[in-house]
This record gives sequence, C-alpha cells and structure tokens, in this order.
Amino acid sequence: MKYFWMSVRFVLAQIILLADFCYRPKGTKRSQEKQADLDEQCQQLALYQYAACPFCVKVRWAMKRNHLNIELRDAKRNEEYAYELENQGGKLKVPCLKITHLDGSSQWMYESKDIIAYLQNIADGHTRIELEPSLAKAS
Ligand SMILES: N[C@@H](CCC(=O)N[C@@H](CS)C(=O)NCC(=O)O)C(=O)O
Repeated sequence: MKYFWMSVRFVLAQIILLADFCYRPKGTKRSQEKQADLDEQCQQLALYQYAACPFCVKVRWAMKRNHLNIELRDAKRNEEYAYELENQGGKLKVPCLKITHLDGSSQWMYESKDIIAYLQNIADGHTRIELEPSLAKAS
C-alpha cells in the first residue's frame, strides 16, 4: 500500500512539473530602468518552495508573468532552507516568501494567494520594498 501511494505521488509530481513547463507564462517587457529597479527590490525577497507543489507553481507563474527575478529556495532538496523555513518562518509549509526589511528584520509570508497579491502590487508599483542603502542608487 505504501508503494502504491508513493507511485501516485510520483506520477502527480511529474504531471505538475510537465504542466509547469508547458504552461509557464511569458514575462512582461518593461523599460530597462524599471526592470533594474524591480530587480533591486527583488533582492530583498526569497521564495521557499518545492518544485512540484501546485501552490508554488502558481507563485512561480506570477513571478514569471511579472518578470520578477526572485531567488528560489528549494526547501525539499536543501535541508538548510527547510530548517530556516521551519525555525524562522514558523512552519514547514510552502510556498513562503521571505521579505527582508531595511532594519534587517524578516517577514515570512505564507499562503500563495497573499504572496501573489503582494508580488502583483510590487510589479504594479503600488508596493515598494525599501532597499538596503548599499543597493539604493545615488540620486
Ligand atoms: N493554502 C496554502 C496551501 C499550501 C500547501 O498545502 N503546501 C503544501 C505543499 S503543496 C505543504 O507545504 N504542505 C506541508 C504542510 O502543510 O505541512 C497555499 O495556498 O499556499
């Protein structure tokens, strides 16, 4: 019975990975300056995720659609990321977006819907992530 469920999980994971590959959206094109600004803001973010988790796929698609270059941290394959997620974020659940604030504190955002809404606001310019002084451009 154990092997039956392992096989079901394996097949489902392959289907999710294939769907991710086939239906991954194309990224938005924007001016170089605007993209560079977003890239800098995205350095304050990291997404803890699993490759074959459907909720993580939804978040990765939102990132791709909005051309947000956010570091992906695979908490299934990397024990260190799993440890950080559980001990600093509070639970071993993905997807989870880590937002590092200017003062060095971190916010751990769970729930794919909340993460997607937050990323959309960043892409649309409604939310702005404060940059570390070293990253902020001299004006
Ligand atoms: N409602 C959550 C569901 C996330 C979820 O169920 N993630 C699974 C992986 S696909 C997970 O991390 N499960 C581990 C757990 O619940 O402890 C969302 O939309 O983000």
